[in-house]
Amino acid sequence: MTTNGAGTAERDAEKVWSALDSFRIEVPSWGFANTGTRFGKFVQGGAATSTEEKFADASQVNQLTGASPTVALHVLWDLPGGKADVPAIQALEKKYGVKSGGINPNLFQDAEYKYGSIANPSKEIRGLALKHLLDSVEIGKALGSKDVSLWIADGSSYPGSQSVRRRIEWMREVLGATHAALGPDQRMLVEYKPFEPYFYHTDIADWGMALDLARNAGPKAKVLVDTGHHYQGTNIEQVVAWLLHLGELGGFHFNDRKYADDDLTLGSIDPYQLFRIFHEIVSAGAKEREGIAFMIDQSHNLKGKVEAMVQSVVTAQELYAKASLIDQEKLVELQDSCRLVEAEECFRSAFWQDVRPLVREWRIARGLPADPLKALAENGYVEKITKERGSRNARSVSTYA
Ligand code: PSV
Ligand code: MN
Repeated sequence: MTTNGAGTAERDAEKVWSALDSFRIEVPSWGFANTGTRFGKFVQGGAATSTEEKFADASQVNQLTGASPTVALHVLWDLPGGKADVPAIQALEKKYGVKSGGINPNLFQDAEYKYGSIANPSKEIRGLALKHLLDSVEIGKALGSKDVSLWIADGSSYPGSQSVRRRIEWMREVLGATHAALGPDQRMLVEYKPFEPYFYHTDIADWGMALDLARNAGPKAKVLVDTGHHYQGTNIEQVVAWLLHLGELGGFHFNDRKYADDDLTLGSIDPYQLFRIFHEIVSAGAKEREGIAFMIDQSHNLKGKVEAMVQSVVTAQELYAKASLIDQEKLVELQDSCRLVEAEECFRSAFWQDVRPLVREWRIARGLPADPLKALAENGYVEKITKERGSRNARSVSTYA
């Protein structure tokens, strides 16, 4: 940190360093595996082909950024048969120095779930879904992961083809039973999404529905905001402000998008939006912020997977650092006296400030590479994994796993 006298520069450095010291963002195991679009899969030579390789990639991102010590696991993609081989996962955690993060049950890919999982009209299929959720809770307990993160893909594609109302009751029952199984340190996060894979109604379409289901399930259930899961024009930071106010914000899946749930790298389309979201978090204060899980949920089809993840974490660090620079006291004063342009400029000037030199200083002081993307380009990791995994990927056919 520069020490040439107290003043704005000194205060900015302190704010940025303290923000970065506390900033953690989880990476998704599936972001390192082969993915595609609805129309095809684009295989990458260096994509992870096993849970071990996903841990290795997550570890590489953490070593370069110092901000991602946990990796989210997707049950069916990472834990064969939907069961955790706990010693094996613990061995990977030790070997690669990253821990298991959020446990993501998978209630959307098996044929049984064609007409839904926890909202399926069939009691038997709802029972299967509940069993999978309970297995996921047990996996979380065994691995010491705090969050079981639920995305319920259920919905219908044609008006009249399903009863929206009866499905609410069915979901309540299953989510309540899942909550009852949570351990004392566990939480369950309820994610919402307005469309896809169904195109008429989604059973948990927005934050209001997620909030109601979470509250009904119990106090350890909170709402998860995936930034890609809103209609165009939704004021996401306002949703965040409300959930913070209600004490119901459990966490985020960060990504960016231009059109729908595009899963683009964080901040690539609208960095100002993420800055505004971070402002809500930073301005809420330490207590309200506590426990909010920051996670990335992206799928990189075109960019190299490890590069894209490093780019996302670095962008998150920079935008969080920018949000920490807002002069909160001054902003409140300007807001309260309705000095609109000055208030907006106070807010915006933090966004426009180039924090990269300060972030760079922080990285060096913490023993991290000054420029993580450059370090990745130079350290040979991508070439190594491309060579090692190339032949396995050439044979790869399945999506995600
Ligand atoms: C669904 O679009 C989602 O956002 C959920 O979080 C899934 O778990 C994830 O993406 C991976 O497909
Ligand atoms: Mn998500």
